[in-house]
Order: sequence, then structure tokens, then C-alpha cells
Amino acid sequence: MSILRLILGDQLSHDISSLRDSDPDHDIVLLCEVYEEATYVKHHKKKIAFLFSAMRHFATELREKRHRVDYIQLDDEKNTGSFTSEVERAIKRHDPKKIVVTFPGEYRLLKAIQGWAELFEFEVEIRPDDRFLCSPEEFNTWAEGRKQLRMEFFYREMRKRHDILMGNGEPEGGQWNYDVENRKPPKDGLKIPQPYKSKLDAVTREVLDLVAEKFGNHFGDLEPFYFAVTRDQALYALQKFIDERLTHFGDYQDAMMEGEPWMYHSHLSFYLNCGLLNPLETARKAERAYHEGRAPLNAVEGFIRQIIGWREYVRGIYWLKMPRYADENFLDAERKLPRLYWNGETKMNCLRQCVKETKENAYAHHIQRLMVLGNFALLTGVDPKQASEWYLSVYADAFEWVEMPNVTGMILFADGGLLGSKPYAGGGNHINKMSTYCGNCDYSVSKKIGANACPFNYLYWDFLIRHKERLGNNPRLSLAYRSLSKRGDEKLEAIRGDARYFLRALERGEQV
Ligand code: FAD
Ligand code: DLZ
Ligand code: SF4
Repeated sequence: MSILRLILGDQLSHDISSLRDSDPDHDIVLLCEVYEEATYVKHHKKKIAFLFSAMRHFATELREKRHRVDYIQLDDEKNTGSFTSEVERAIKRHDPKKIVVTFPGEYRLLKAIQGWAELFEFEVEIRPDDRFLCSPEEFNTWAEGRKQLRMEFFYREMRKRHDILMGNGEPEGGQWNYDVENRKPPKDGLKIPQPYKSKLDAVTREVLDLVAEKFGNHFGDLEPFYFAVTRDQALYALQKFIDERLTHFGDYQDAMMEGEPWMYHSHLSFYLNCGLLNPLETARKAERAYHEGRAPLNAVEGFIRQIIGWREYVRGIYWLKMPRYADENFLDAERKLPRLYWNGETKMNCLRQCVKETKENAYAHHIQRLMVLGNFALLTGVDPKQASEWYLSVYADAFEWVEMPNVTGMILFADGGLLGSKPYAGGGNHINKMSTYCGNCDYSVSKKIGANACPFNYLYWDFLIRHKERLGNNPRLSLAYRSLSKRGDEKLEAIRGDARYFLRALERGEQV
């Protein structure tokens, strides 16, 4: 009897644990495009097209390796629209002896899969996802008994455990972290290389037409479409990053330039998260570039820290804290997500540019997601669930295990400081220092209050005032609170008045 091996849309790796002992002559590999996954949040059109095309290409590669693949397309007449009902149909078709699946990336799906054994009275084997460097169990052991779960210490463990950028047990160059060298503001005359652009083939063309027809009302531009959709293409994109961008990755990691959505970032999260690239192989390629003198240490260390540090750490937090993590709301934030996150209609140039690029590319780089889009959500008090749903749907690299800790923990401080030691709040100066946005804005970044003052300025102080009870004792905010206490009542009232006026306009749906 055969085994039914289910591959999810973010498990497109030939060495995935669920395929490891596959018997091509007997076993069935099941992949299915299902409405439920595309619509439980209304994903960006480009994200759906990317995953469907990558899934179809992956299925072809499996067939070439002699696997028996059962591929259910979204428009197949009998497609029932959910994993659960498709697995049920597949059991009837193939009469397997059991189902094998790799641990999924979202809690809701894990619960569904765990329920199948009882539902179908059938053996379901869930195997670890060992594409990650740290399993949820290992993370829990690391976290146990610690008062604070700081990424930096976790990251050092990962460096040691996997012997990455280490020499004789010491970190390469004598330091663990070169972040202080990675904060250069943007400057004129930067020659930013063209990003990787794939050529459309017939499979992707068919998928684009399907997505246009079925998901036309979802957010985002479907075309032009340039994502890699095969492992070979993703490997090429990785090599192109190492050759052309990595050298400057560190220097300009926090910089934002109008009209430059890609900067020196890698744009590899799509491929890492759906399985076309492996995180350890990616980190090792960057490490090799350093040893061969092709990239400086600050860049390579910074890049590796994102992948074996942040990426693994947020996954650890997600599985450690779910399902409660989804309900965290330390600051009692209740605002509805402002419309401008969808239509980009705002006079605030930084926000307008970041939403525009998100819509065009299903991508924004980290500092845009954090310092502009995230900071605004934090300062205006957007409900964490609504913010999370937005981030999960608009970015092609978004799966809940990575999106939620970044939103709930990193930008909204909704977990009360589990992930970050203080809220990542900042005024307009912060954005002005790291971007070229303010020069083209209707608001004046140097003005603190008044009709054309940069809203980030008064919203920042208003945020601190509003949350004094919860945040006033945070040692990392002591300087800010001391500065606040030096302001007279009149100044504070002016700040609060401007913030009230702005937030009311936002609530009324007026353009701000
Ligand atoms: P690079 O800047 O080139 O970084 C290299 C790699 O490091 C990335 O590809 C990614 O795999 C990893 N990485 C970097 N920062 C993080 C981080 N904070 N958490 C996890 N991995 C990281 N990343 C996602 O992959 N999916 C998401 O849904 C997602 N949502 C985010 C939401 C918010 C509010 C914030 C602030 C960050 C989010 N991130 C998310 C992290 C980060 O912004 C993206 O990984 C990055 O922008 C992807 O672009 P890149 O590949 O060019 O990254
Ligand atoms: C995101 C997504 C979408 C849009 N569609 C599918 C799909 O039709 N079939 C599939 O197998 N996977 C899809 N995915 C990815 C899943 O949502 C992802 O596997 C889970 O969220 C677990 O991370
Ligand atoms: Fe953004 Fe303020 Fe600068 Fe305008 S002035 S771009 S709102 S930070």
C-alpha cells in the first residue's frame, strides 16, 4: 500500500522531511491549490501567483524524478477548496496506508492536520521541518528559565552550534555583531544594481491569468511579475545578490530612498520561506564570500545574523507562545487599520511610498516595514490583529510564523516586551535621517506642532504620554520620558491637541 505525502505551498524543497524515504513506485505526492489558503486572508495577487507557479514547477521537477504526483489545480472541476476536504478526496482516490506531512508554518494548519487522524480514522505522521536550524523543542529548551529572550544571545548560540563565522571558538573578527557599522544614511549617487528578474514561461503565464480571473478583487499589482519560481532561478537570484549587493548590504541596511524599493537587500525571503532556498546554504554562501575576500565582515555578519538569528528566533517565539500570542495586546490598541494602508492615499510621503511599493511588488524592505509602516501603526494604536492580517496578506514572504512575531512583538510591542526591550517608536527626525522621503512631503519634518508639522513628531510624544503608566518605567525610554517631563503643560497640551485632531481625521477617513 502507498503512502500519501502532502506537500504544502511553503514546503517546496526536494529534501523536505516528508519526501525523504519516498518510494516513487508506490507513494503519491499530493499538492493542492485551494481557495481556503488564498482567501483566509486575502493575499496579494502576486503572492498567490508566485506560490501557485512555484508549486506547479516543483510538481514538474518531482515528476522528472519519477515521483507519482497528484496535483490539484485551483480550477479543477472537483476541487473542494480546502486541505482537509482535498486530503479526504485523495484518501478515497488512492487508498493509502497513511499520510505523511512536514510540520506546517501556521498554528491553525497544525491544529487542522492534528485533527485528521480522528476525522479520517487514519494514521497521520507529522515530521519535523528540519530546514530550520533550530527546532521548536530546542528553542523552548534555550528559553527555559531565562528572564529575557534576547535575540543576540540566541544568535550567538546558533553561530557556535553551526560553526558559522567562527574561528577557534571565537567570533570572526573578534566581535559577534557589527550593527553599529550598519547604519549609513542614503546618499546621492548610489549605484544600486538591478534586482533579479525572471522571464515568464507558459506555466507562470497560465497562473497569472488564473489569478487575474479568480482573485481580481485582492490587493496588489499582479504584473509585472519577476519572481523566481524554480530552485535554479532562486539559486541564480542568490548568486546575483552575493555578487552584486552583499558588499553594501550592511552599510545601507537601514536606508530608504524614494523610488528604490530594493536597495542592497537580498529579496530572498520569498524563496527561503517557500523552500526554494535553504537558510543554512544561503548563510554558508555569504560566509564563503567573506573568506574569499568578496564581501566585508560587517555586511556578511549582518546578513547571516538576519537569517540564522532573527529568522530562527522569531519562529522560536511563535511556536513557544502560540496560540496566546495571537491575542496579545499589551497597549490595548483598538484602532481599525486606516484605509491608507490599502490605497496609499495620504499626504505623508513616507507612508505613501511604502504602500505604493508594497502594492507594486508584494515587498517592502525591513526598515520600511518597521520604521514607517510599523511605527505609524504603533503610534496611532492600530489593533494588533488588524495589523497582523494586513502584513500577512500584502507581502509575498508572509507566513504567520514569521509575520506575527514581527508585527505583534517587534512593531506593536503587543507582547509587552518579550521580543523587543522597548517599543520601536520614533518621530519624523528618525525617518528623515534614514530616508530621502521628507524632501518631497507636504509636511515639514522640522516642525513639531501646527498644521503642517510632521505627524510622526507629535504622535510620538502623544504615544509616550498616553502609555506613561505602562512604559514610564522602561529603562530604555528613560531619556525620552525625562525630556517629556521638562516640557511645560502648555506644550504638552499642544502636542496632545494636534494628535487628537489628527487621529480624529484618521477615524473619519479623511486624507491625512
Ligand atoms: P534582507 O534584508 O536581505 O535580509 C535577509 C534575510 O533575513 C531575509 O530574507 C529574511 O529571511 C531574514 N530576516 C531579516 N529580518 C528578519 C526578521 N525580522 N524576521 C525574520 N527574518 C528576517 N519577514 C518575512 O520573511 N516574512 C514576513 O512576513 C515578515 N513580516 C515582517 C513584518 C514586520 C512588521 C517587520 C518589521 C518585518 C517583517 N519581516 C518579515 C522581516 C523582514 O522585514 C523581511 O524578512 C525582509 O524585509 C525580507 O526582505 P529581504 O529578503 O530583502 O531581506
Ligand atoms: C499562502 C498559500 C496560498 C495562497 N495558497 C496555497 C495553496 O493553494 N496551497 C498550498 O499548499 N499552500 C498555499 N499557501 C501556503 C500555505 O498557506 C502555507 O503552507 C501555510 O500557511 C503554512 O505555512
Ligand atoms: Fe514622513 Fe514626516 Fe518625513 Fe513627511 S515629513 S515623509 S510624514 S517623516
